[in-house]
Order: sequence, then structure tokens, then C-alpha cells
Amino acid sequence: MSDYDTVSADVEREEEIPEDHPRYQDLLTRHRIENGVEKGITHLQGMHAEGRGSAFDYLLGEETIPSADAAERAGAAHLLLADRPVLSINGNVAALVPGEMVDLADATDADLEINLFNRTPERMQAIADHLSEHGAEDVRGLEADARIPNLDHERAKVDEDGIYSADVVLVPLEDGDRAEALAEMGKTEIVVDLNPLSRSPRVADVPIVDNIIRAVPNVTDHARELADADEETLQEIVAEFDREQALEAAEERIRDGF
Ligand code: PTJ
Repeated sequence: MSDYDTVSADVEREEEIPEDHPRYQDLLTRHRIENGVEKGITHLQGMHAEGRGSAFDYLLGEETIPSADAAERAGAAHLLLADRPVLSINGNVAALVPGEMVDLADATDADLEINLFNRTPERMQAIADHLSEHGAEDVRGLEADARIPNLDHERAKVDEDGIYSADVVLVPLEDGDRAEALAEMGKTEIVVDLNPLSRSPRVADVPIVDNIIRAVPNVTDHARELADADEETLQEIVAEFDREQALEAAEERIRDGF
């Protein structure tokens, strides 16, 4: 099968996508986003976001590069060290990695909070139900009883006992203004974004330049492996991680292919 062979757009279940297809991960991702749109979870704009991400992933070689793995390990250490870690979920994240986010929350004792750019009560509820179907017991974000300062759109709406009071926040797949506002609030931010030039990874303490479908399970694996590590070991992992170097390595891979 060549890279140009395609799989029918009529695929109804992801099990129908052949795992030996050379672009399997990309087809799976597209299928999950389409499904998300059909279910009212993902906004139509999420398809554009996915297209952008997919182009960067192609240039990265559709693999977790060593600097991304180091970032994923540092992200796991931050989440384990945190007093109040929160994993933020938007419509793309909910469609692509619902069970994986529940698993990461479980491994790091973090809360899940829905936070949408295109916020409607219907989408909030659809995503909360979808996460519950994937095993989430408690999903935050629906209360929206606090606001992120200096942000004048719907993403400012957060839960007082969730993102608002979190010390470490995982912020996947979004543009940079909320990431900047959260940084101004003094939070430690772990950002997942395939574009190393995007504003959100550039303001992150830990920029993870990797596809979320690979990144989240890998952060969880690192967290499980580090579950019994003492605080000093976790602090060392955090201190050794170099965010500038991680961004540079990703950009170099994209520009030069190595
Ligand atoms: O669900 P909502 O209403 O909150 O809206 C969510 C979207 C994603 C539509 C909204 O946040 C948006 O428009 O985001 P942007 O500005 O398109 O930014 C999304 C970023 O995620 C881009 O830099 C993409 O390269 C990146 N991205 C897309 N897909 C993936 C990804 N990064 C990692 N893994 C992916 N699968």
C-alpha cells in the first residue's frame, strides 16, 4: 500500500482502519475528529486545527522525537509534584484522547476540566458525557464560577476549585492567549502542540512538541514508572529539562529532517 492509497471516508468504526496502513495514525486521528464533529463534541474549527497539526506531524516524521520524550517525562514529574494538577480538555482533545486523558488523570491524581473557545452549554455537556463514557468520575468546567484575569473570551471561564486554583495545568492544542494568561497567574504549564513556533508552547514551562495521541499515553507511562520516585528525583528531572533546547530540537527536525 503506498502513502497515497486512501481509506474510504465511509469508515464507521475505527477498527475498520487497517493498522498496517502507512498513514494509520493520521487516518485514525482524522476519523476521531470527524466523529467528534458528528457527536457535537468537536467544533468545525477543530478540523482546521487538526489539519495544521497533521502537517507538522508529517514533517516531524510522525514519531515522538527524543526531546519530546524528555518533555513528556518532565511533564509527568511536574504533575506528580503538583498539589493541584488539572488537565484541560477542549473539543479536539475530547475527540482524540478521551480515555487516555482519564488514564493520565488517574496516574497523576489530577482533575479533568473542560475549557472551550467556542463554548456552548450543549458542547460542554456532550464532552462531559463523552468523558464519563470513558471512565471519568468527576469532570470540572461546568460551574465556571471563576475567571482567568486579562482574558476576554469564553476560555476565561474556569472552575474556582479547578483551573483557577491549580498549580500545574496541562494545556493541549490551543492558541496562545490563555496559555499566556495562565502563565501570568503563576501556574506551571505543560503544553502539547505540534507547532513549536506557536505561542502556547513558547510560553510553556514544558513544551511537548508531539501528537497528542502519542504524547498523553507516554506522559502516563512516565508517571506510572515514576510513581514511587522520591521528591528529590522528581525535582532533578524537572531541573534537567531544557525548554529552549526542546523547542529548538523540534524546529530543527521540522526544518531539516534531523
Ligand atoms: O474545542 P474548542 O472550541 O475549545 O476549540 C479548539 C480549537 C482546537 C479549534 C481551538 O483551540 C483552535 O482553533 O486552536 P488552534 O489555534 O488551531 O491551535 C491548535 C494547535 O494545536 C495548532 O498549533 C496545531 O498545530 C496543534 N495541533 C493540532 N492537532 C494536534 C495538535 N497538536 C498536537 N496533537 C494534535 N493531534
